[in-house]
Amino acid sequence: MSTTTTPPPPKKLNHIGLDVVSYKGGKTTLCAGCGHDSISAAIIAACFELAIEPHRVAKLSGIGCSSKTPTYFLGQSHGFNSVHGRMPSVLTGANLANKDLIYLGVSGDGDSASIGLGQLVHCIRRGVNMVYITENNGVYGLTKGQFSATADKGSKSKGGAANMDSPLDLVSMAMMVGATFVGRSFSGDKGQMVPLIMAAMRHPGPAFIDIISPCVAFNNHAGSTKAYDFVRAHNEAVNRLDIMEPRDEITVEYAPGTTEEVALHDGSRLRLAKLDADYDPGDKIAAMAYLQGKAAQGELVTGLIYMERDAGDMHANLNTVDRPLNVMAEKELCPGAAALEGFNASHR
Ligand SMILES: Cc1ncc(C[n+]2csc(CCOP(=O)(O)OP(=O)(O)O)c2C)c(N)n1
Ligand code: SF4
Ligand SMILES: [Mg+2]
Repeated sequence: MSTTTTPPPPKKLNHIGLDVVSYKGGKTTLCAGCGHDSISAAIIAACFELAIEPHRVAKLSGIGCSSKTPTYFLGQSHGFNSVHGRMPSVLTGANLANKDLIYLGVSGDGDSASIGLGQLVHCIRRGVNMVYITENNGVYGLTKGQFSATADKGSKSKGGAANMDSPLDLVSMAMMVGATFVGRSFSGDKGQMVPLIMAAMRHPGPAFIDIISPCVAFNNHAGSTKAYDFVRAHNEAVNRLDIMEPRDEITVEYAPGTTEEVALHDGSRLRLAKLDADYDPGDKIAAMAYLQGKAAQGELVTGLIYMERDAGDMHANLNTVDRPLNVMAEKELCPGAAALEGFNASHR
């Protein structure tokens, strides 16, 4: 008697020959249903689709459930888990030493909007080339549900107490302090998150993405504005987007008359399918007014909200040398006492 077994389907490989497993990390220890796990899955999918070599990514975080997540994706990438709220300065330093890596900062609303607010603001205004994601649940999940600085006024805690402080809108703030790519999404919307993260990774400047990510343990009840039900009911997407790499293998079709194509610096092209005829992500002042108007109506704008086409970064601003510092020998890094003396003399 002969038995036949169906061979397993071939693994899907990206154009550098890696399967999606190469972009995964350790097993999650977060609560089942936590929005942060969905964001990890979107990061994995984005890096797989972009065919990024895992060793070219440096993932950095602070402290919190959100800041634990880099353990659960990109297990072959560089990683640094910093002190609470201090990740932006560690990321800035790493970027200064080696500008050839892709810097991915992953943080929480407590880590970024409460204790780390000053760090985040200065990192953005310095133009550090990075993708900075806040996994925003409006609470300190790890320390059991205290309100964070992004909790909306009147929003209720699990115990029923109302938050009386005004919230910080990280998207408006990021635009105001100089982020050149600003987006917002929702952890339950993988179709929107993946292209947004891909485009942010291709953007040559400070890219900031705020992702509303419900905390099922402490902030997913009636009265919370970061709950699954609330966000689903109040979400307004300004655009549908997809990113097209300049390679033959990837083709995308769009309905005529509904797309806008944006050329990115590395030659890839970002396509936006506009839902609102008046919405232009290249107009910062209009984007800010649009955000404020929608917020006043209780609506949450998601999508690519603002992008500067000719963005530069900190290295261009500082006119740093072309080669990363970490490949230079001591002789190049330390030109000697005479050179230092000459430099000091030029400032007297
Ligand atoms: C200097 C310092 N202060 C306070 C804490 C306690 N602490 C740990 S995580 C956290 C808040 C985390 O909130 P968030 O960044 O929103 O992450 P989430 O757990 O909600 O994902 C706090 C206050 C700490 N670890 N270090
Ligand atoms: S406490 Fe909240 S943020 Fe932390 S893992 Fe659980 S659901 Fe996620
Ligand atoms: Mg939080």
